This record gives sequence, C-alpha cells and structure tokens, in this order.
Amino acid sequence: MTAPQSTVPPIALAIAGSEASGGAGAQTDLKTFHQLGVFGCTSLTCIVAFDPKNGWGHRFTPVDPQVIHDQIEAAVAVHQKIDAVKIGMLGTVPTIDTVAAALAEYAFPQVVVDPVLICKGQEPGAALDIDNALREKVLPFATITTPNLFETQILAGVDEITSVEALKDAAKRIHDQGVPNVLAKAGTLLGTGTALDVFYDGSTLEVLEAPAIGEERVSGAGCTLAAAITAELAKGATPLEASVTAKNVVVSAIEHRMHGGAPFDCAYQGFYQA
Ligand code: PXL
Repeated sequence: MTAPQSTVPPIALAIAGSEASGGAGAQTDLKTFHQLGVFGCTSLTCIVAFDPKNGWGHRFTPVDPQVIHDQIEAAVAVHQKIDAVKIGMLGTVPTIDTVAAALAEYAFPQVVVDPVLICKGQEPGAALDIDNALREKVLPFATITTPNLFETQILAGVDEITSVEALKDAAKRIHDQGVPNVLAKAGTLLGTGTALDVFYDGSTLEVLEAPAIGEERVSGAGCTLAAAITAELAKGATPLEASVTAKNVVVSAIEHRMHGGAPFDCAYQGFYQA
C-alpha cells in the first residue's frame, strides 16, 4: 500500500540549544514550527539545565562542534531542502565558528538569527568574545535578526534605549551593518503599556504593538517569536508579514503560559490558531 499523498510541509531547521524544561530553546522551536504547519528538525548546540538548587542558574554544556556540524549535515541530507533556518543559542566561540562555516557551506535561503548573547551561568568574561564573534561571523548570514532590548543596545553599539525613537535609531544602525531585516524588541520595557517592537528593512519602518499580558517575564517568548518568524518565512511570508504573525503567536503563547515550581512561567504555543 502506498502512503496517501498529502501536502508536503515546508521544512525548518533550528540550530539551537536544548533547554530541558521545554520552555525555551530548541524544544520551543519545534513546538512552534509544528503549530504553524512546518516540519521541524534540529542541530543542538548546547544542553541547558536550570539549577533549582542555585537560583535557577543555567547549567550549560556545549555540544562538540563536530557533532553540531554532523547534525546539520544529517538534516540537510535527509530533507535535501531546508526552507528556513533559525539560529538560537550558540554560547561559545568555537560553536559560532562551526555554525558560521555551515551557513556558508549550505547557503540556506532564509536565516533567522535570534542573537542570544549569553545566558545565566556562563562565564561573563566570555560575553564580549561571543558578542563580537556573533556579530562578525553569523549576523552576515541573517535574513532577519530579532534582538531584545539589551541585545539591540549591544549590536547597535548604543547606550541604554529608553524611547521608541531610540529603538528605531538602533534598529537602523543594525540594518546599516548589513542585516536586511531587523526586528528590535522592546517588549514591555519602554513603558508604552504594550509589547512594542520595531521592524526595519531599509525602507519600511513599522512599530509593531501587541497587548501587554502581565508584568512577568515568560521563558521562551523570544524563542517562540524567532521560531514563528522562521516558520512563516519557510511558508513564503515576507519578513514583515512573518513578524506580524509571530507577534500574534507570542501573545497566544503567553496567554496560555504554564505555571510550575520555577519563579518564571513557560510560553505554550499549542493554542495558537491562525
Ligand atoms: O530564551 C533564551 C534561551 C535560548 N536557548 C536556550 C535557553 C534559553 C534561556 O534559558 O536555555 C537553550
């Protein structure tokens, strides 16, 4: 018996870290891809396990760079065609070098770079090296990057951003470094009463706003946003269309967040409906 012919979904690859609770990282990426009708595959860059006995710090274990490359090679070889790639947490300079080399080797058509600069539990001394390596080696491959407010300041090289105008200026500065599309995310941090992000593609500058839901940070919101953009790009949306849809996905994922024993909640994508 032959398998029924069905519509073949687009395919997205997350090059990202595992976060064991399933609230963030590659687990979030896969759930978001699936919810949006996209087949997900992964290359894990590191394993993060929160430490409940030590302030929920991040126990961080990098994956061997060769193994990261092997996973990308395997995903490409199996599927032949990857429609879009999401880059999440990389975490070390050797990982950044390996991923940058793979991006050059495979020339993926769409690359979403979520510039996760450093996570709790890593050596603060490594942060600057990681920032610089990410900017110099991975950002040049980005179709779009999705920095949060802190990452926007670092990538744009500006002082603290406290206004929408300053956020727009920072998004332009990142674009001017050669990134075609920038979604600079302030979330609720500019005190607008909304979750506010700025999209810039060199000509269109859009302020995207969504209702702010609660004051608490929700783990996985940033991962969900970037993964949803990746899925929408894989389906053929423009970067602006993908960003608008992705914000709606995040609103739903925060509305349906999971409460547990940690001092933060986890985004859940499973109730999103287009
Ligand atoms: O949300 C940022 C993030 C991305 N990737 C991994 C993480 C986290 C935050 O905890 O653990 C693997």
